[in-house]
Amino acid sequence: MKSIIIFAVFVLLFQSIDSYKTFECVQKDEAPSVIPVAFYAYISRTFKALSVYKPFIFDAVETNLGNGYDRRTGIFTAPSSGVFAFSWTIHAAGTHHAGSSGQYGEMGAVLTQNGVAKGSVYADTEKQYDDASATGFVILAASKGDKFQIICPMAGQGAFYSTKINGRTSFSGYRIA
Ligand SMILES: [Ca+2]
Repeated sequence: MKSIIIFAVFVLLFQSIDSYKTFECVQKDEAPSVIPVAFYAYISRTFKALSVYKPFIFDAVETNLGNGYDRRTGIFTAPSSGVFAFSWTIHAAGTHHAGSSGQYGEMGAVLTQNGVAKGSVYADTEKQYDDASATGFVILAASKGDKFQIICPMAGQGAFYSTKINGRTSFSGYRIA
């Protein structure tokens, strides 16, 4: 009787060790193998509309997981291949700022991938104190090293807001798969 009980204790002990090992293996197998990639940056001040083909330089960086975004150039370089979501927003001002005169805010903002246009928004206001904003959102497949940048496709007019009250002109993105 005593040997049966000792045997049963051994069986239970080995079973629980086996279960633990199995659980540990599953945990390791399902751990994510890629580093998170996510960025968010905005222009730090209200600015005069850009001229044709000029890039937006989003100089204030809040988030840059994976270090894909460069605040000096405004370019996001995919640190790894995958599927990415991007959003960008501009705010046309119905008042003059940063030395602007004449027409009020009007400008396009095109998202490019390796220099090819993939998304486009446009904001235009004609009246004083009447602002206009636009937001773009795209989902794109990318290879490691692909470059994404927001470009002004035309000669803009007036000024664009980037403040905590009137709206931030911003660019953000993250890998979804
Ligand atoms: Ca206009």
